[in-house]
Amino acid sequence: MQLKLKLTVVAAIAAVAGVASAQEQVVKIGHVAPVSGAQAHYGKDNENGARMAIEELNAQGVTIGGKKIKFELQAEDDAADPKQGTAAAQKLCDSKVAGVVGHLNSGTTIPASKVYNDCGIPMVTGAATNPNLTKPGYKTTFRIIANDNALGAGLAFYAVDTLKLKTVAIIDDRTAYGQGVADVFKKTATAKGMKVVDEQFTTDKATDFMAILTAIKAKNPDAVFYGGMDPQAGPMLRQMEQLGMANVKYFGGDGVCTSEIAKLAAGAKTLANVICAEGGSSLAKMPGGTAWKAKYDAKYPNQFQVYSPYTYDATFLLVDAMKRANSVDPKVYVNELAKSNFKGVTSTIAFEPNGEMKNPAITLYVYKDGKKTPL
Ligand code: ABU
Repeated sequence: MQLKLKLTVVAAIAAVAGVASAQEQVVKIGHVAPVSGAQAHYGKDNENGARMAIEELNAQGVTIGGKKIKFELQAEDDAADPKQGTAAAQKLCDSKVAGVVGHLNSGTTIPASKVYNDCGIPMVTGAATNPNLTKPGYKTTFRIIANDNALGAGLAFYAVDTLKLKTVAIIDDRTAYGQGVADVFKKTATAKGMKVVDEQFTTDKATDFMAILTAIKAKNPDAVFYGGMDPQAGPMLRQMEQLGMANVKYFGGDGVCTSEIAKLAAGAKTLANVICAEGGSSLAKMPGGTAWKAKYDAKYPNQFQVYSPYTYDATFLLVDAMKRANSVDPKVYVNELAKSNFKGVTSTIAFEPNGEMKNPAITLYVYKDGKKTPL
């Protein structure tokens, strides 16, 4: 009789425990960026930001719709390739992730945004800056950083109004980002009276720029504008030094504005000619930037590049919308995401009707003693 009572008590406890675990729910959040290939350093930095946020959310404990939520990051590699980008997006749709942080490259993010829209999953990028991303008006597409209209124009204004430069040669890597930011710079600079003396094209795989730089040198420009990423910009700066282009200013968007470019330029003095623009405030001016960077560096030493504070905020932003909607269903919480007024590490994030961020900042940087420094 006593044994029967004990078994009944044990069964009752197990039943309660079962109910408790049934009320716990795993919610997957996707992340996509290149974590292989020449742009892997950007992608790993981005992934670190999202992973750090997921770990903090799980440590805090989040309850949504009466269930304790365990967040899991599903991280995918798109190798900065548009085809792999859409394949990764479809994989995340098939995995039924609740939301996506990414992608990094405009060339992958733009086609992937259609895939996410078709399967009804919100995506938030803190890195892809081509303005065309938000042109289709998908309800599921959000960007939490300034786009290339702001970056390209900001650089052109600085070149003409502050540095009083008269001539520029423009190079781009023919990607959605590189071509887009170069076009905005060109349009703004020429409208302000700057003369484009040469235009050259490369790819996001090239490392030898001697031929195009030799052609540009013959035109004797005050500046070069490069639309592309640091795996090209670093060697290009080295080769400009080899060609004696030591006095030519070098402009670029956020793709060249990394810590890594100092390493890739391998001691070239031309690094000191770089002026680059990034969407958002400098870390020192972000509301939580300094403390956040110390935490990031302790967890991921020497891996910081550019966008990890944004992927961190993007992850918290998705969860903030889920909490306000009291639902992890993407079709439900996407409406709250659009109405966000989220105080993040980078800034307070709110959206225009097309998913662009309201009032994004931009910051120009130079490299002093090899260190990226806000102007
Ligand atoms: N924003 C520069 C790097 C990412 C991209 O837009 O392609």
